[in-house]
Amino acid sequence: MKPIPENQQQALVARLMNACGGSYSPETRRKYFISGPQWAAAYQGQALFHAPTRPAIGFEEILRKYAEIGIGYWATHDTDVIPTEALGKDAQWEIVDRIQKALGENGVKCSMVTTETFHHAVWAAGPAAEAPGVRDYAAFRVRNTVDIGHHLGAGFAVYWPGSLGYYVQGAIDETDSLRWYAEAINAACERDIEVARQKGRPVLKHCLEAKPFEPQAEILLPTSDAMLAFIASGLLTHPEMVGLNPEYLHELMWGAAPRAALARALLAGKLFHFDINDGYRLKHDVDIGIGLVNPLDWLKVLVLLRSHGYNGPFNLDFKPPRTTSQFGVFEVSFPTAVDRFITLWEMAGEVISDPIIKEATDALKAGGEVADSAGAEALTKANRELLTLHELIAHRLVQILLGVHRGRVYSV
Ligand code: 3MF
Ligand code: MG
Ligand code: MG
Repeated sequence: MKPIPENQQQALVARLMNACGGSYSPETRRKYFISGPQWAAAYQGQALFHAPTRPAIGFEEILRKYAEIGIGYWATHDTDVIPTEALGKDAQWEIVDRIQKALGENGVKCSMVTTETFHHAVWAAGPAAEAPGVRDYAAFRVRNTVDIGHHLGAGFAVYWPGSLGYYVQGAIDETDSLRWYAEAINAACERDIEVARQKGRPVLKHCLEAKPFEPQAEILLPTSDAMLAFIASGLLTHPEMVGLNPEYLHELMWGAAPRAALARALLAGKLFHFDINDGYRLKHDVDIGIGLVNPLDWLKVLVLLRSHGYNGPFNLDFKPPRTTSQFGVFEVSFPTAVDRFITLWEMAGEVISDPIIKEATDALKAGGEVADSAGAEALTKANRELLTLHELIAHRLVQILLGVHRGRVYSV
């Protein structure tokens, strides 16, 4: 192939995207509770040690693009859209009104708001720092985010605490930091109750998001399970308002099985919100688009969530790769992430109604025929052949992922 002139490259990408097929209409995409974060679309491709590769882009354009794609919900950090110095001031409300107008014009809803408690230098020692002034400021910030959330009609508030100021072990007392962190969550919940009452709206669902490591050193609440223990610790004044926003990759990063982590959250009734993306075990937070690394695991995750009637948001917390252009972000990155999610979700429905998986599962649950009070040997023998079904089910899941169950075969 000859080198492709710059002015023909977008057309090439668009033509090949079209040739890929398998995309859904914006109307279909809007039927799913999929949210697009402001920060994901605005991510300029900068990484530790690496310069940005894309120009800046504001919320007006992002909302227009999300609407065109069919992403019906939007989420934002306070400082993604409001300069830190304007927070809580009149200038903030002017921006919030502009956001409201842009949401209305594009038919996009604000589903979630979140407070940035990690990027600004004020958080150098975390939002639960020793200095009372920093903690008061954190309380102001989360309360202010609650106000913005109610104003924009959000149903969820998320808290990713960043690193909680934990560079050096022994320099802080972890129990102090956790108490102080709880105070900020309590301030948000108390403000929420007040505003919800004034506005006649339901209170927000407050969701804690864990990440095991990065960008700094040790993390006080590294996993969703740690967050569950924190919610149940007695430190929160309104534990019933607080649940989880697990992120698929954050669980994978510490070596967990995301599906098992989600199962524990479901059992606790705390799976409120879910950040969807992909990546690699025991590495940094690469935030690759859903299904590009672990599509089979994703299928299994969605089977679990569909089986248990999860109906919260699926938040596209991924980062379009540094190699993707601004054009590519909205022509390739977001639509394909949404479409892979929809395909996997619908496939999960196929798994649930698949007669082979169903019969195999029923047989496993029925167990082998055995006399009452049989001992270990007899029980082992009675179930021996049935247990092969575990592998058969795993094979069937792969077949469904690959479309083999619909008769796709390879002749050799
Ligand atoms: C970091 C994250 C965060 C959180 C966000 C939500 C920037 O790895 O995943 O995204 O999701 O702060 O509150
Ligand atoms: Mg996240
Ligand atoms: Mg992340």
